[in-house]
Amino acid sequence: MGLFITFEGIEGCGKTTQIDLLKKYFEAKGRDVLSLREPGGTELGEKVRGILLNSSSEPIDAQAELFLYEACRAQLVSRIIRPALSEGKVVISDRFIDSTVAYQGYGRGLDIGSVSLMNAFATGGLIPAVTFLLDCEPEVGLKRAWERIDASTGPREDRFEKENIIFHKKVREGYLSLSRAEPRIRVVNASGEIPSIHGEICDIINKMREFDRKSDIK
Ligand code: Z5A
Repeated sequence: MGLFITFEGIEGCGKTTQIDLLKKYFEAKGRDVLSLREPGGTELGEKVRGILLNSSSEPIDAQAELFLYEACRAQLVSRIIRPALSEGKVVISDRFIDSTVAYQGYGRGLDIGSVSLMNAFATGGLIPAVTFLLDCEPEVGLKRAWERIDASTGPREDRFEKENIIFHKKVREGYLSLSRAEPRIRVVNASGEIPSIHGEICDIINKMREFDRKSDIK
């Protein structure tokens, strides 16, 4: 069986940067690594991603938004994540179930219990072995995210960045509250330097005996 790791946090907290570094870290240890992003990772998921993230689309109802994220996730879990895990791969996902609780639950105000049930239904109960919550002030993350968006030549995926600061603060509080309830969620301060954040993540992985057994990481 492989190893399933997820990264979570507000916009611009540095997930993509840290996932790239962690992927290289595992590969240097001889592991086969698959890195993915949500929404996305399948043909269906990438199409729906365009609907969800491009602000030129018509306004999306909160419940409709929830179903779209869960549809992407169901496709990704059954077609990509479960097969990769059964081949023994390390699967690292940029966002997963906790994003839906934080954004659609705490951010949009949908009932948390219903969101959790939808997550369980879409994933068939798949839970990551560990989740890194990269935590920083929304002002810090949004500044980084806008710089990245402005520098990008691809489609302008800025629907969430345009939400007001109160929304982003609610999402952050949602994540922190989840981390207090779920021991698998490890909070990492994302305001520091990129190499030191990477070092902290590797330390957490290496200290987990479960990982030592599964992945021969020394
Ligand atoms: N969403 C949802 O509502 N419900 C769900 O169930 C799911 C998602 C699954 C996905 O957007 C959106 O969907 C997301 C939530 C919602 N909201 N938004 N937007 P996305 O995947 O396009 O965006 P994102 O997940 O927020 O990623 P991001 O903005 O690309 O941020 P990131 O991956 O966390 O950060 P990064 O790309 O690694 O870094 C951003 C910039 O900061 C970049 O220039 C880096 O070089 C720089 N950086 C990174 N780390 C540092 C440090 N430590 N110091 C200084 N600069 C840094």
